[in-house]
Amino acid sequence: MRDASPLAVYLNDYQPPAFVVESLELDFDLAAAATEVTTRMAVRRNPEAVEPDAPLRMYGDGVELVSFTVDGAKPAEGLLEQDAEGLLLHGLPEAARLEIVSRCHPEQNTQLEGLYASSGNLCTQCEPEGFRRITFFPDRPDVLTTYRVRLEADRVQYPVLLANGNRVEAGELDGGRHYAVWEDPFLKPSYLFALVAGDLACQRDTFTTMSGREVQLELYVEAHNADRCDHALASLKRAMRFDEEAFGREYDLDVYMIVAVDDFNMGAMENKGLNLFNAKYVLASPDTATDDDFVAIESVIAHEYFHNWSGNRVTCRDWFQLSLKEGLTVFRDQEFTTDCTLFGVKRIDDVAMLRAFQFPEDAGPLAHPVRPDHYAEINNFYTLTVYEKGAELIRMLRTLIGRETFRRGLDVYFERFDGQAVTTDDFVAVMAEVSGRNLTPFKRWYTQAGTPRVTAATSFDGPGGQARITLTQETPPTPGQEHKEPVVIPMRVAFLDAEGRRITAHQKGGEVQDEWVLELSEGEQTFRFEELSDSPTAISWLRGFSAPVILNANQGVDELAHLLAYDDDAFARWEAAQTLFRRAIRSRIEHDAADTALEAAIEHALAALLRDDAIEPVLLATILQLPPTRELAELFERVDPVRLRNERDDLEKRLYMPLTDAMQQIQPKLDDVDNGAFTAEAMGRRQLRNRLLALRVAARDQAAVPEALAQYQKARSQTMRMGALNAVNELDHEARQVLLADFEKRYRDDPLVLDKYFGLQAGSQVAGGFERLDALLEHPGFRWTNPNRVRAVLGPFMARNERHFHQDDGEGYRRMGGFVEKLDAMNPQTAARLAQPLTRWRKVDTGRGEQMRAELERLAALEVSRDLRDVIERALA
Ligand code: 0A1
Ligand code: ZN
Repeated sequence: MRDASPLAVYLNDYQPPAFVVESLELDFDLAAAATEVTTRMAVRRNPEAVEPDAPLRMYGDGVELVSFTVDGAKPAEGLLEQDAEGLLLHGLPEAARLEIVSRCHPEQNTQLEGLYASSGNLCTQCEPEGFRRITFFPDRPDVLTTYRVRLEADRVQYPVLLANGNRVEAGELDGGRHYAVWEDPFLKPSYLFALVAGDLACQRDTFTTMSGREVQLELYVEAHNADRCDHALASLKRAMRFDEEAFGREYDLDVYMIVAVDDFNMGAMENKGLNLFNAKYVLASPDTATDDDFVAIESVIAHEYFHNWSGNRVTCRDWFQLSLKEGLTVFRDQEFTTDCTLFGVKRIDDVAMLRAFQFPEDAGPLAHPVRPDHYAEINNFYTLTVYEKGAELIRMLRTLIGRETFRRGLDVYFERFDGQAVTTDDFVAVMAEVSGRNLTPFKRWYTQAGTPRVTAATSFDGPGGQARITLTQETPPTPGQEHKEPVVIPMRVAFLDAEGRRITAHQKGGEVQDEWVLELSEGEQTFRFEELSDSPTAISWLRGFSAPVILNANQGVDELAHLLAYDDDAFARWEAAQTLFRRAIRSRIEHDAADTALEAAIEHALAALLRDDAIEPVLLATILQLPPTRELAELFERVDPVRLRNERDDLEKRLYMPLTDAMQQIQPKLDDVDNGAFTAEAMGRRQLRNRLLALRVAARDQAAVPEALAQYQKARSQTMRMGALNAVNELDHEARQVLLADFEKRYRDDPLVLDKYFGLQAGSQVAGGFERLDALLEHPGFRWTNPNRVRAVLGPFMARNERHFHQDDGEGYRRMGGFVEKLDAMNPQTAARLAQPLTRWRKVDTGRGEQMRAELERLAALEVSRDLRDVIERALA
């Protein structure tokens, strides 16, 4: 049976809450089977409410109501109404005290929203609407209050009892029970509430803040993981220091706690003073985690920490404003990681991720603005658009108003709105105020979906003469938004001479400069430069990726090769290579033949790069990599993904085959990389070593396979072990089986490392993909109720295994559809996420597209969750 379409919520319907909550007390009688919650709150009519006698809405989802009193008495007949959304309480006076006793069932909660059990511990996830699965409450982000929380539980099963804020009391009780009372002095919305009850080991450290206060840092993990905590704690301290130095933000409570949880839907959660983390983003040792894992952990730890200001102290008025905290916090964590890494490569990694994931989202059926204006299920809006594109908007604001002004604006923002729930308009208004600029046109970036396409044309008069740049822009239609207005695009450019040096010039009336930020705010604009010091050999466009747009600058192969050889902007240098790779692929697909002259020129440019002693290893490793299929697919209206992948791999092979000797010659310089050092430089050298190995294997260098075997055997770190495995994972060769079998045996009992094995098996295009899939689902380490396990198998299968996922009889789509259906019954949020690759049916060739659509239609006819239904209906619309 099909249920009705999920009802949408509209930004325009926003109304302030009818009541404010003046204080809140929560008493938990904790047990896995049933937990009883006593909720006491003082409410008062909100002077800003639209209707003076509106009822109090308390949301509740799957919570049993045990009793309810208003000022100590049962509400009179008819005043308390229970409906599908929870409770409505009519006839309240100006102020009242409510006491609600309710019950929930953590052990049965496979959805992992609200209070649930994971590895025998109890924990919570409340963002965005999980608090209503714990108790009845006005569960919306603009209802802020102070919390006093009492936890009571079995002393042996749950020796550790944690909640937000400071522990003010604890003690023993009869019957083997104990309790703890926690108070959080800061106002917070319910989505930031958290509790943990469990048997956990605590790793401690301290941090002295810039004003000299000592903060206790506590990291809670299962006892057997106690030796994998050092990196997370060190990362936390670095993040705390960075936020003080770069943003002037100091931590506010006396304790900062992080708890690692095995079963978790997302990466981590910024609950006030008590972050909950997917164990994957906490636990690391050189034997179990790769350099990439170390970097990801550092960045997620920082992200959650930075939320303490951008999200917690200043929060969102409603969920349409999600990017207010997420875009800003991603921007902040990107700045932090940039500070810890070398040579602009972090920026390249971020752009690569934006292109591979956010651009397709923005061009597909799920496209939505950074600040959406309606949603059917808010869980589905924790997207790359809200997070990553949102961060790009913040970065563009900084580029437009300048670093110092931007920093001043942030200070004003945090000070003015401390303790409040605000909007993205409030944020932009502060930036307009401090800069004295009209940023209203900029706000279209928040309300318009789709990636703008920019074209650039130039003309020059020669040295001493003029240059003219004409830029045009257009944003394609997206669902519900046919017509788009121009947006404000900061385009950073420089002219390079024949030696790669920057040429100076000036704009009319402007100073002599060697780099400009052109502001394109109309459909078409021309910018003039005068008195060029030389004739440009190349133009370095969109330096640092100054705006999230798709640029067509029509550059010739020689010009791109020049940029690749010389550009001092790491992004622009990488981009030159990417443009060449994209052009070669496009030619193969569109003309059914390789452009041999182009490919020879690329090979020549790559050869020069490999000879360049000055280039940083990590930058070289990054530049050598071809774009992934996901990103390449965006070049075409519709494309056969299997063919696209084959052409990509074939191009890689052709380009690198003549370069195997050159690659091998670099190797001796990288022989000492497995040295346990975790500096950016050491990690960059390992990355290069692994990239060269993989490229040599892809280029059929016979010597490379035994080297991969040897590297695996000798490896002292997970980075080198995975480097070897990745290199051989697409080879139908005994070496692959031998290494994978060894890896499985070695890490069978280590779930986080085992996920890497699942990913390698599921993501490999080697023949027999469906049999491998079956075997993985039968593996004793696999569990449908653990999101990491499910993602480790289904994710790479859909993302990297084109041959099987897109098998032309539709088997891949039916399998994945079936898995999504199965998962949806347990965990709708994760199911809706994993269904997303199926929504891209209009991008693949018609034969396959129809099979994908058929699978979506099949799911649409079932009784599925609201999360999954929302995704499917938008995909089919
Ligand atoms: N605010 C978290 C992300 C997050 C969102 C939803 C969750 O569960 C439904 C969990 C975490 C962050 O940005 O890190
Ligand atoms: Zn976040």
